[in-house]
Amino acid sequence: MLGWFKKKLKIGKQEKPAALEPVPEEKVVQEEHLAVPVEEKKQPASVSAPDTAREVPVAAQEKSEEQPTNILHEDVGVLFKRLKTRLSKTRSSFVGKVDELFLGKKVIDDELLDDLEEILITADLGVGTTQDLVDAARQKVDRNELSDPAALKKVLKEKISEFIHSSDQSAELVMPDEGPFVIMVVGVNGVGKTTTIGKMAHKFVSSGQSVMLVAGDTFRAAAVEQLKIWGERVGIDVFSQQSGADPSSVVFDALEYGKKRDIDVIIVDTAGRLHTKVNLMEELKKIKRVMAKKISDAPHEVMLVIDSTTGQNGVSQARLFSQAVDITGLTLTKLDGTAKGGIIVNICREFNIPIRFIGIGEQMNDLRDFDADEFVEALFDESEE
Ligand SMILES: Nc1nc2c(ncn2[C@@H]2O[C@H](COP(=O)(O)OP(=O)(O)O)[C@@H](O)[C@H]2O)c(=O)[nH]1
Ligand SMILES: [Mg+2]
Repeated sequence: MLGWFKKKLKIGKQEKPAALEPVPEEKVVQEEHLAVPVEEKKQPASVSAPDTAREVPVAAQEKSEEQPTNILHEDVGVLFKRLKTRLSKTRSSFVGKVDELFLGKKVIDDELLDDLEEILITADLGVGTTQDLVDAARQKVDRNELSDPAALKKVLKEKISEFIHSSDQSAELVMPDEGPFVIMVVGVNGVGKTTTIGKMAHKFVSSGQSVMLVAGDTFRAAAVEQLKIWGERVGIDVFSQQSGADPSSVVFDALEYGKKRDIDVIIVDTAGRLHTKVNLMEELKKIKRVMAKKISDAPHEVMLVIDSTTGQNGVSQARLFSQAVDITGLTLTKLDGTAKGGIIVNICREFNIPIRFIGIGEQMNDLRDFDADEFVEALFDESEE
């Protein structure tokens, strides 16, 4: 879990008092986090997790020893199955259609390749990606390297995996030795920023980090409230000021507060009104600049959240936000609700930005570390559900 960054060594931090001091006025602390669903905890350490990640606090070690070890393997299967189920809309509209197309066909001809092209476009793999895939197939056919549709499906899977891997750079980030790890979350309204922040916070808390959320979307009172609900659910502080406050100054104060209290991870929510409005981008740039004034290398991650149901619009959002604030990581949400999961392939091919997480539902546990191989397997897997 959370294999995309290297964890801070926790040695010596165990002496620290467990409870955070309450945030003045906006106190949101609950004990519910003690009851985090065990499922997340049982997940095996990510393959890419560095050695330092094994330096878990004593309390966490004791907790994990209480759990039977054979559950680990069982859970990998269960989690994969869940991912597969949640991706079923994309699987049936994309790989399912490819299967239908190939059914009973013995040769690969132009008509078949044209039909394949249409399926790939419909699944939102994008024009460029589709063209590359179909061209690669056509070349192989011309060179007599590809004779039957079953082999073509294999080529398709390999190529897709290649595109996704091209931007797969896990564990690139290292949590700072000193001071909080600051994540700034951006994206247009409704893509799932706040929900992703809540789910991400839950992951960090489950791995033993202290986390604070910052309500940087000060334009709507409802946005602050929604973040507070997530804070309560996860059992962590939410730093906020009155609605309408200048987001940069809220963030500045929040970083000061988090630094003083030695918080491990600070996640900042931001507003997401239409990305075409220049002033939103200016606002985000300002928030980013202000962060660096308080903590010199912050934000350590600028995460763009993209709603995968929006199709090609997501690609243009990635372009616009990248130009404004240098996106360092992506999360694609709502993959459970769309047949257009091919957007992932498109985004990986178009941008060299790693996908950190995928959202596959609305609950706390529905955020998965993105794993290119696992994703492609889940998409192409033919075994019974
Ligand atoms: N099905 C599904 N719904 C999601 C997912 N992520 C977020 N949502 C829903 O999308 C809606 C908007 O999310 P929100 O976090 O408020 O978006 P924000 O405006 O970007 O902060 C909410 O109803 C969420 O429950 C996901 O991965 N799957
Ligand atoms: Mg929000």
